[in-house]
Amino acid sequence: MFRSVAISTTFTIRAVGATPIMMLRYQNYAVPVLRLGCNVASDMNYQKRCLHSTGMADSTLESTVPIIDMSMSDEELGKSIHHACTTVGFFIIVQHGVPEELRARMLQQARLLFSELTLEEKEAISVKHSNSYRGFQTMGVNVTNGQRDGHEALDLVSESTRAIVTRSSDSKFKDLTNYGQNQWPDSRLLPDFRNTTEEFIDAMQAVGLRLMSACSRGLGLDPHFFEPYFDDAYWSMRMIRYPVDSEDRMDDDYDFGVGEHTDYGVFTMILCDDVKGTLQIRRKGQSEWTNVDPVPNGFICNLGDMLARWSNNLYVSTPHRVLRPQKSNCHPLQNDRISIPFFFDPNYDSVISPIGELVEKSKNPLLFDPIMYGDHLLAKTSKNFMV
Ligand SMILES: O=C(O)CCC(=O)C(=O)O
Repeated sequence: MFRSVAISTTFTIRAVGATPIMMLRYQNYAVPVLRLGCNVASDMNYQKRCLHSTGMADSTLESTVPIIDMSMSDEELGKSIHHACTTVGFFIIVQHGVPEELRARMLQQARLLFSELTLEEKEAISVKHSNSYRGFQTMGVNVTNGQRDGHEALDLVSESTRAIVTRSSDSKFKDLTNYGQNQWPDSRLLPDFRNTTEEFIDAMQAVGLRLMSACSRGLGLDPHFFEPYFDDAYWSMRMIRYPVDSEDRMDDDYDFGVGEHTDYGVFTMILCDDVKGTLQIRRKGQSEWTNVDPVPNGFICNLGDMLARWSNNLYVSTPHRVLRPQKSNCHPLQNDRISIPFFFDPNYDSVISPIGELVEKSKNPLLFDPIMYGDHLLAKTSKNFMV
Protein backbone atom coordinates (compact mmCIF):
# COMPACT_ATOMS: atom_id res chain seq x y z
CA MET A 1 0.00 0.00 0.00
CA PHE A 2 2.80 2.46 0.87
CA ARG A 3 5.58 3.20 -1.55
CA SER A 4 8.73 4.80 -0.22
CA VAL A 5 11.32 6.62 -2.29
CA ALA A 6 14.49 7.65 -0.52
CA ILE A 7 15.65 10.99 -1.91
CA SER A 8 18.51 11.68 0.45
CA THR A 9 19.92 10.25 3.60
CA THR A 10 17.57 12.36 5.64
CA PHE A 11 14.30 12.76 3.80
CA THR A 12 11.87 10.25 2.40
CA ILE A 13 8.92 10.93 0.15
CA ARG A 14 5.97 8.61 0.60
CA ALA A 15 3.03 8.01 -1.63
CA VAL A 16 -0.19 6.19 -0.82
CA GLY A 17 -1.67 4.06 -3.59
CA ALA A 18 -1.87 6.12 -6.74
CA THR A 19 -1.81 9.45 -4.91
CA PRO A 20 1.43 11.26 -5.61
CA ILE A 21 3.65 12.61 -2.84
CA MET A 22 1.56 12.85 0.31
CA MET A 23 4.12 14.06 2.78
CA LEU A 24 7.74 14.53 3.66
CA ARG A 25 9.27 12.68 6.54
CA TYR A 26 12.57 12.77 8.33
CA GLN A 27 14.57 9.53 8.54
CA ASN A 28 11.32 7.57 8.42
CA TYR A 29 9.93 9.34 11.49
CA ALA A 30 7.28 12.00 11.59
CA VAL A 31 9.03 15.34 11.77
CA PRO A 32 10.05 17.05 13.91
CA VAL A 33 11.99 14.34 15.68
CA LEU A 34 13.16 14.81 19.25
CA ARG A 35 16.94 14.42 18.94
CA LEU A 36 16.89 10.66 18.55
CA GLY A 37 19.65 8.89 20.38
CA CYS A 38 20.56 11.62 22.85
CA ASN A 39 20.76 10.80 26.53
CA VAL A 40 18.57 13.56 27.85
CA ALA A 41 19.38 13.24 31.52
CA SER A 42 23.06 13.73 30.84
CA ASP A 43 22.55 16.38 28.16
CA MET A 44 22.09 19.31 30.51
CA ASN A 45 23.25 21.89 27.98
CA TYR A 46 20.45 20.87 25.67
CA GLN A 47 17.94 21.01 28.50
CA LYS A 48 19.16 24.49 29.37
CA ARG A 49 18.66 25.60 25.78
CA CYS A 50 15.10 24.25 25.95
CA LEU A 51 14.48 26.15 29.15
CA HIS A 52 15.89 29.36 27.71
CA SER A 53 13.67 29.00 24.69
CA THR A 54 10.65 30.05 26.74
CA GLY A 55 12.27 33.40 27.29
CA MET A 56 12.57 32.82 31.05
CA ALA A 57 15.67 32.52 33.19
CA ASP A 58 16.66 28.90 33.93
CA SER A 59 16.11 29.29 37.62
CA THR A 60 12.61 30.68 37.11
CA LEU A 61 11.46 27.89 34.86
CA GLU A 62 13.29 25.21 36.85
CA SER A 63 11.37 26.29 39.92
CA THR A 64 8.18 26.47 37.88
CA VAL A 65 8.19 23.11 36.12
CA PRO A 66 10.78 20.69 37.46
CA ILE A 67 12.39 18.04 35.29
CA ILE A 68 12.30 14.74 37.17
CA ASP A 69 14.68 11.91 36.30
CA MET A 70 12.80 8.67 36.99
CA SER A 71 15.96 6.60 37.26
CA MET A 72 16.23 7.68 40.93
CA SER A 73 14.95 5.52 43.81
CA ASP A 74 11.21 5.45 44.59
CA GLU A 75 11.97 7.30 47.81
CA GLU A 76 13.73 10.15 45.98
CA LEU A 77 11.20 10.11 43.18
CA GLY A 78 8.40 10.42 45.74
CA LYS A 79 10.05 13.53 47.22
CA SER A 80 10.47 15.14 43.79
CA ILE A 81 6.88 14.41 42.79
CA HIS A 82 5.64 15.69 46.13
CA HIS A 83 7.50 18.94 45.64
CA ALA A 84 6.11 19.38 42.11
CA CYS A 85 2.58 18.49 43.13
CA THR A 86 2.46 20.81 46.14
CA THR A 87 3.76 23.73 44.11
CA VAL A 88 3.14 23.91 40.39
CA GLY A 89 1.13 20.74 39.69
CA PHE A 90 3.21 20.13 36.53
CA PHE A 91 6.54 18.39 35.99
CA ILE A 92 8.47 16.76 33.16
CA ILE A 93 9.68 13.16 33.46
CA VAL A 94 12.80 11.85 31.72
CA GLN A 95 14.44 8.40 31.99
CA HIS A 96 10.93 6.97 32.36
CA GLY A 97 11.63 3.69 30.60
CA VAL A 98 9.49 4.25 27.48
CA PRO A 99 11.88 3.60 24.59
CA GLU A 100 12.60 6.59 22.41
CA GLU A 101 11.96 4.40 19.40
CA LEU A 102 8.40 3.62 20.62
CA ARG A 103 7.72 7.32 21.28
CA ALA A 104 8.86 8.14 17.75
CA ARG A 105 6.71 5.36 16.24
CA MET A 106 3.67 6.54 18.21
CA LEU A 107 4.12 10.13 17.05
CA GLN A 108 4.62 8.90 13.51
CA GLN A 109 1.39 6.86 13.58
CA ALA A 110 -0.53 9.80 15.02
CA ARG A 111 0.77 12.02 12.25
CA LEU A 112 -0.24 9.43 9.66
CA LEU A 113 -3.73 9.27 11.15
CA PHE A 114 -4.24 12.95 10.41
CA SER A 115 -2.39 13.16 7.10
CA GLU A 116 -3.36 9.91 5.38
CA LEU A 117 -7.06 9.54 6.16
CA THR A 118 -9.56 11.43 4.04
CA LEU A 119 -12.32 13.38 5.76
CA GLU A 120 -14.68 10.56 4.84
CA GLU A 121 -12.38 7.98 6.45
CA LYS A 122 -12.17 10.11 9.58
CA GLU A 123 -15.95 10.53 9.65
CA ALA A 124 -16.34 6.75 9.43
CA ILE A 125 -14.88 6.51 12.96
CA SER A 126 -16.44 9.74 14.25
CA VAL A 127 -17.35 10.21 17.89
CA LYS A 128 -20.90 10.79 16.67
CA HIS A 129 -21.20 7.03 15.96
CA SER A 130 -20.29 6.24 19.58
CA ASN A 131 -22.57 6.29 22.61
CA SER A 132 -19.53 6.36 24.91
CA TYR A 133 -17.43 9.35 23.79
CA ARG A 134 -14.88 7.49 21.71
CA GLY A 135 -13.72 8.17 18.19
CA PHE A 136 -12.57 10.86 15.81
CA GLN A 137 -13.41 14.53 16.22
CA THR A 138 -12.98 16.76 13.21
CA MET A 139 -12.00 20.39 13.79
CA GLY A 140 -14.33 22.12 16.24
CA VAL A 141 -16.21 19.04 17.48
CA ASN A 142 -14.37 19.16 20.80
CA VAL A 143 -15.66 21.85 23.11
CA THR A 144 -14.20 23.43 26.25
CA ASN A 145 -16.14 25.96 28.32
CA GLY A 146 -18.78 26.05 25.59
CA GLN A 147 -16.31 27.11 22.87
CA ARG A 148 -15.14 24.99 19.96
CA ASP A 149 -11.48 24.00 20.27
CA GLY A 150 -9.04 24.44 17.38
CA HIS A 151 -7.98 20.85 16.97
CA GLU A 152 -8.88 17.49 15.47
CA ALA A 153 -8.42 14.35 17.56
CA LEU A 154 -8.99 10.67 18.10
CA ASP A 155 -10.06 9.58 21.60
CA LEU A 156 -9.39 6.05 22.82
CA VAL A 157 -10.48 4.84 26.26
CA SER A 158 -10.16 1.69 28.36
CA GLU A 159 -12.89 -0.82 27.50
CA SER A 160 -13.12 -2.08 31.09
CA THR A 161 -16.50 -3.61 31.94
CA ARG A 162 -16.34 -1.78 35.27
CA ALA A 163 -17.77 1.15 33.34
CA ILE A 164 -21.05 -0.75 33.02
CA VAL A 165 -22.87 0.88 35.88
CA THR A 166 -26.58 0.55 36.52
CA ARG A 167 -27.97 3.90 37.57
CA SER A 168 -31.29 4.79 39.14
CA SER A 169 -33.91 6.30 36.84
CA ASP A 170 -33.60 9.65 38.63
CA SER A 171 -29.83 9.82 38.09
CA LYS A 172 -28.76 12.67 35.85
CA PHE A 173 -26.62 10.08 34.06
CA LYS A 174 -29.40 7.56 33.54
CA ASP A 175 -29.11 7.48 29.73
CA LEU A 176 -25.36 8.12 29.54
CA THR A 177 -22.46 5.71 29.70
CA ASN A 178 -18.70 5.59 29.33
CA TYR A 179 -18.80 1.89 28.54
CA GLY A 180 -18.15 1.01 24.91
CA GLN A 181 -15.70 -0.05 22.24
CA ASN A 182 -13.00 2.05 20.64
CA GLN A 183 -13.18 3.02 16.99
CA TRP A 184 -9.91 2.27 15.23
CA PRO A 185 -8.88 3.53 11.80
CA ASP A 186 -9.19 0.95 9.05
CA SER A 187 -6.13 -1.33 9.30
CA ARG A 188 -5.82 -1.38 5.51
CA LEU A 189 -5.13 2.35 5.64
CA LEU A 190 -2.88 2.35 8.73
CA PRO A 191 -1.60 -1.21 9.23
CA ASP A 192 0.69 -0.38 12.18
CA PHE A 193 -1.58 2.05 14.00
CA ARG A 194 -3.36 -0.26 16.40
CA ASN A 195 -0.43 -2.44 17.47
CA THR A 196 1.81 0.61 18.00
CA THR A 197 -0.91 2.31 20.05
CA GLU A 198 -1.51 -0.79 22.17
CA GLU A 199 2.21 -1.17 22.80
CA PHE A 200 2.35 2.50 23.81
CA ILE A 201 -0.65 2.12 26.16
CA ASP A 202 1.04 -0.81 27.95
CA ALA A 203 4.25 1.19 28.35
CA MET A 204 2.38 4.24 29.67
CA GLN A 205 0.45 2.17 32.20
CA ALA A 206 3.76 0.90 33.60
CA VAL A 207 4.98 4.49 34.00
CA GLY A 208 1.66 5.45 35.60
CA LEU A 209 1.95 2.66 38.19
CA ARG A 210 5.48 3.70 39.06
CA LEU A 211 4.35 7.31 39.50
CA MET A 212 1.57 6.15 41.84
CA SER A 213 3.91 4.08 43.94
CA ALA A 214 6.37 6.98 44.26
CA CYS A 215 3.50 9.36 44.89
CA SER A 216 2.28 7.30 47.87
CA ARG A 217 5.78 7.52 49.37
CA GLY A 218 5.93 11.26 48.74
CA LEU A 219 2.62 11.63 50.57
CA GLY A 220 3.91 9.55 53.50
CA LEU A 221 1.40 6.75 52.82
CA ASP A 222 1.96 3.02 52.63
CA PRO A 223 3.81 2.45 49.31
CA HIS A 224 1.01 0.07 48.24
CA PHE A 225 -1.78 2.44 49.24
CA PHE A 226 -2.98 3.23 45.73
CA GLU A 227 -2.60 -0.26 44.23
CA PRO A 228 -6.21 -1.43 44.76
CA TYR A 229 -7.43 1.66 42.94
CA PHE A 230 -5.37 0.96 39.82
CA ASP A 231 -5.65 -2.79 39.17
CA ASP A 232 -7.93 -1.97 36.22
CA ALA A 233 -6.83 1.63 35.65
CA TYR A 234 -9.37 3.46 33.52
CA TRP A 235 -6.92 5.13 31.11
CA SER A 236 -7.84 7.40 28.22
CA MET A 237 -5.68 8.84 25.51
CA ARG A 238 -6.08 11.47 22.88
CA MET A 239 -4.17 11.93 19.67
CA ILE A 240 -4.47 15.61 18.81
CA ARG A 241 -3.50 17.72 15.82
CA TYR A 242 -3.47 21.46 16.30
CA PRO A 243 -3.27 23.26 12.94
CA VAL A 244 -1.57 26.67 12.97
CA ASP A 245 -3.74 29.62 13.78
CA SER A 246 -5.24 31.22 10.71
CA GLU A 247 -5.67 34.95 10.45
CA ASP A 248 -8.96 34.81 8.56
CA ARG A 249 -10.87 33.40 11.53
CA MET A 250 -14.21 35.19 11.80
CA ASP A 251 -15.52 34.40 15.28
CA ASP A 252 -14.49 33.37 18.78
CA ASP A 253 -14.47 29.69 17.97
CA TYR A 254 -11.03 28.14 17.68
CA ASP A 255 -9.47 30.87 19.82
CA PHE A 256 -7.61 28.11 21.65
CA GLY A 257 -6.29 24.69 20.72
CA VAL A 258 -7.90 23.61 24.01
CA GLY A 259 -9.57 26.10 26.35
CA GLU A 260 -8.70 26.45 30.04
CA HIS A 261 -9.43 23.33 32.09
CA THR A 262 -8.10 20.97 34.74
CA ASP A 263 -7.70 17.25 34.07
CA TYR A 264 -10.21 14.82 35.50
CA GLY A 265 -8.16 11.99 36.89
CA VAL A 266 -4.79 11.35 38.51
CA PHE A 267 -1.74 11.79 36.26
CA THR A 268 -1.60 13.01 32.66
CA MET A 269 1.56 12.30 30.66
CA ILE A 270 1.94 14.15 27.37
CA LEU A 271 4.00 12.96 24.42
CA CYS A 272 4.28 15.74 21.85
CA ASP A 273 6.45 17.00 19.06
CA ASP A 274 8.83 19.88 19.76
CA VAL A 275 6.60 22.83 18.80
CA LYS A 276 6.96 25.43 21.54
CA GLY A 277 4.76 28.15 22.98
CA THR A 278 1.44 26.28 23.01
CA LEU A 279 0.79 24.50 26.33
CA GLN A 280 0.37 27.03 29.13
CA ILE A 281 -0.35 26.81 32.84
CA ARG A 282 -1.79 29.26 35.32
CA ARG A 283 -0.42 28.75 38.79
CA LYS A 284 -2.49 29.10 41.91
CA GLY A 285 -2.96 32.74 42.87
CA GLN A 286 -1.47 34.02 39.60
CA SER A 287 -3.20 35.58 36.66
CA GLU A 288 -0.48 35.24 34.05
CA TRP A 289 0.07 32.15 31.93
CA THR A 290 3.44 30.38 31.67
CA ASN A 291 4.57 28.24 28.74
CA VAL A 292 5.47 24.63 29.39
CA ASP A 293 7.61 23.53 26.47
CA PRO A 294 8.69 19.98 25.68
CA VAL A 295 12.06 18.56 26.66
CA PRO A 296 13.65 15.88 24.46
CA ASN A 297 12.52 12.40 25.41
CA GLY A 298 10.40 13.81 28.23
CA PHE A 299 6.70 13.54 29.01
CA ILE A 300 5.06 16.68 30.34
CA CYS A 301 3.02 15.54 33.34
CA ASN A 302 0.34 17.09 35.45
CA LEU A 303 -1.98 15.92 38.13
CA GLY A 304 -5.74 15.90 37.88
CA ASP A 305 -8.83 16.39 40.02
CA MET A 306 -8.78 12.96 41.70
CA LEU A 307 -5.34 13.45 43.22
CA ALA A 308 -6.41 16.90 44.39
CA ARG A 309 -9.46 15.25 46.04
CA TRP A 310 -7.51 12.41 47.62
CA SER A 311 -5.07 14.95 49.09
CA ASN A 312 -7.76 17.51 50.04
CA ASN A 313 -6.03 20.04 47.76
CA LEU A 314 -2.59 19.48 49.25
CA TYR A 315 -1.81 18.68 45.61
CA VAL A 316 -3.12 21.17 43.11
CA SER A 317 -4.86 20.35 39.87
CA THR A 318 -3.45 23.23 37.84
CA PRO A 319 -5.52 24.99 35.16
CA HIS A 320 -3.95 24.81 31.73
CA ARG A 321 -4.80 25.59 28.13
CA VAL A 322 -3.28 25.13 24.70
CA LEU A 323 -2.66 28.04 22.35
CA ARG A 324 -2.86 27.37 18.64
CA PRO A 325 0.66 26.95 17.21
CA GLN A 326 2.37 29.73 15.34
CA LYS A 327 3.80 28.85 11.96
CA SER A 328 7.17 30.29 13.04
CA ASN A 329 7.37 27.67 15.84
CA CYS A 330 6.55 24.71 13.60
CA HIS A 331 8.92 22.56 11.66
CA PRO A 332 9.44 24.17 8.21
CA LEU A 333 7.64 21.28 6.53
CA GLN A 334 4.65 21.35 8.85
CA ASN A 335 1.77 23.59 9.81
CA ASP A 336 0.70 21.96 13.03
CA ARG A 337 1.54 20.46 16.40
CA ILE A 338 0.88 16.82 17.34
CA SER A 339 0.25 15.97 20.96
CA ILE A 340 -0.73 12.69 22.64
CA PRO A 341 -1.88 13.08 26.23
CA PHE A 342 -2.20 9.78 28.11
CA PHE A 343 -4.50 10.01 31.12
CA PHE A 344 -3.62 7.47 33.80
CA ASP A 345 -6.70 7.29 35.98
CA PRO A 346 -8.17 5.06 38.70
CA ASN A 347 -10.51 2.10 38.23
CA TYR A 348 -13.84 3.37 36.94
CA ASP A 349 -15.68 2.27 40.08
CA SER A 350 -13.11 3.62 42.55
CA VAL A 351 -14.64 5.82 45.19
CA ILE A 352 -12.30 8.72 45.91
CA SER A 353 -12.48 10.45 49.32
CA PRO A 354 -9.96 12.75 50.97
CA ILE A 355 -7.45 10.59 52.88
CA GLY A 356 -7.55 11.30 56.65
CA GLU A 357 -3.81 11.96 57.13
CA LEU A 358 -3.77 14.22 54.11
CA VAL A 359 -6.71 16.31 55.25
CA GLU A 360 -4.63 17.05 58.32
CA LYS A 361 -1.44 17.71 56.33
CA SER A 362 -3.26 19.96 53.89
CA LYS A 363 -4.39 22.23 56.75
CA ASN A 364 -7.61 22.71 54.79
CA PRO A 365 -11.07 21.93 56.12
CA LEU A 366 -12.54 18.79 54.56
CA LEU A 367 -13.18 19.98 51.00
CA PHE A 368 -14.72 17.07 49.14
CA ASP A 369 -17.44 14.45 49.45
CA PRO A 370 -16.67 10.94 48.22
CA ILE A 371 -17.18 10.53 44.49
CA MET A 372 -16.98 7.57 42.14
CA TYR A 373 -14.32 8.35 39.55
CA GLY A 374 -16.60 7.21 36.73
CA ASP A 375 -19.30 9.69 37.79
CA HIS A 376 -16.83 12.55 37.73
CA LEU A 377 -15.57 11.44 34.31
CA LEU A 378 -19.04 11.01 32.83
CA ALA A 379 -20.13 14.45 34.08
CA LYS A 380 -17.15 15.93 32.22
CA THR A 381 -17.01 13.86 29.03
CA SER A 382 -20.73 14.21 28.39
CA LYS A 383 -20.13 17.96 27.88
CA ASN A 384 -17.04 17.71 25.69
CA PHE A 385 -18.47 17.36 22.20
CA MET A 386 -20.66 19.34 19.85
CA VAL A 387 -21.43 17.01 16.97
O1 LIG B 1 -1.91 19.05 23.93
C1 LIG B 1 -1.54 19.39 25.02
O2 LIG B 1 -0.40 19.84 25.23
C2 LIG B 1 -2.44 19.29 26.24
C3 LIG B 1 -3.81 18.80 25.93
C4 LIG B 1 -4.73 18.87 27.10
O3 LIG B 1 -4.59 19.70 27.96
C5 LIG B 1 -5.84 17.92 27.21
O4 LIG B 1 -6.15 17.22 26.22
O5 LIG B 1 -6.43 17.84 28.30
